Amino acid sequence: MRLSQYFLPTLRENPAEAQIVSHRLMLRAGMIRQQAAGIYAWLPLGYRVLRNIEHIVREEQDASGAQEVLMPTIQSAELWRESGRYDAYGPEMLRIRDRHGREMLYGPTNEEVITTIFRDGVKSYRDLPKNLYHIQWKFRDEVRPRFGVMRGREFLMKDNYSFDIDKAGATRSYNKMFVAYLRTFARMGLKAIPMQAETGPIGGDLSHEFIILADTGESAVFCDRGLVDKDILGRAIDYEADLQPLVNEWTALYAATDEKHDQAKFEAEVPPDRRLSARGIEVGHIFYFGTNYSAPMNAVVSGPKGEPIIPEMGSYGIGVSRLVGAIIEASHDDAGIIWPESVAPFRVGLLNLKPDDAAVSRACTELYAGLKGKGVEVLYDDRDLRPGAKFADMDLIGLPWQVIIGPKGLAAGKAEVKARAGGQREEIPLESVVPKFTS
Ligand code: 5CA
Repeated sequence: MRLSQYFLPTLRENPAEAQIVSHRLMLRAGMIRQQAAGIYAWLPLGYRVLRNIEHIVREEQDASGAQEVLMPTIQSAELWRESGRYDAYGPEMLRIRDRHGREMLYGPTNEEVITTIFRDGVKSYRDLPKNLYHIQWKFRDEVRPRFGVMRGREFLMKDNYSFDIDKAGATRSYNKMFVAYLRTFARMGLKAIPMQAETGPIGGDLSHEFIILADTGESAVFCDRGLVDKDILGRAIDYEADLQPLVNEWTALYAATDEKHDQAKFEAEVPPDRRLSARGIEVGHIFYFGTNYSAPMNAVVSGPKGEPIIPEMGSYGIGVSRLVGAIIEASHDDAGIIWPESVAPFRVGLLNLKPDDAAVSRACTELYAGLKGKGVEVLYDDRDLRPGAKFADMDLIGLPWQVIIGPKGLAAGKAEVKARAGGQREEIPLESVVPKFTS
């Protein structure tokens, strides 16, 4: 993409309404614009990141055996009366009437909808287990929407729902999601720590929040430092095998949000030099809640002898749009965002320092074509601006690599390559640029 043609409305000044760094940088980098309190439009750069995050979430869900569906955003109030949650959910639910006066709502979550889909489609224990997910916009009329996409009213969530024949099966499903979540966040360059958590309006008695540590996080968290160093991506995962030992490895070390925190237990279990009390951002939340929805909604399957069995359920959420902000909170410096390669909107920024110099522009056009031809995502800054402004914009939007072409280097047949993370620079021959990003 040529930057001269791209819609990238960057801002020089810090927007007054943004209190935390990710919100500031998302506005300044032209990623989002607010439409109403807690409701955002995604501009091209931001939308690319959102889609990259979705892609990782989807790959890891698919690998775990979950199947993708797409449920509507608008739901009928009737369904929520069946589960008994319609009145209990309170003012966070956006309630709507259609032209016939029927009560509808903008879904804050999908337990009810999925339970009816399951109830209609699954009749026998032989069809279990099932795990269905979707990636869909949700609406929660938060009292205090704030911090940009981190606590929005409209936000994108991946949510899935598992159905099993008994508690042992439900635990297997829970463990699969536990491991899939560790992998999902690690692939985004995040250290997400699973912590015991409250279940809130979703209900149930087993639940973990996945928390990344950041000073601007909304929750106070307490954990064993050992958890910060644990690695999942180096491990081979077999989703058909028993994942309990792996889950135990993560849950054996103390980790709790303030709601579940027990100071005496923390001090008894964790040596002083390993005690970490910090703030965190919740990027995912998993729940096992048994028959809380399947029982009242009468989602029953028949067992081996024809007896009725009420499936055991769990639900699992990832804040897809929140992750965009959370990744920035975890990875930025004074100059701007530092995208991990896996979610970066483009991998390479190509900077033409002298567009009115024919030789420089020719070299840039060739590199641009060469990189694109090999499938490297590149944003080519061909604008007629002074170098300082180009450097500032490129650092702000945080692409992992910058390839800088100016008259001096070109005379020596060289390009300068800068890594955004760490800032290391090297001069390499022009002809080595494309191979550097493709081999
Ligand atoms: N039904 C369950 C799991 S599918 C559920 O709704 N869980 S949740 O309430 O914990 O939400 C799942 C994830 O969505 C959270 O971990 C968080 O990352 C994200 N999320 C929740 N509320 C918001 C919000 N107001 N803005 C942005 N992301 C949010």
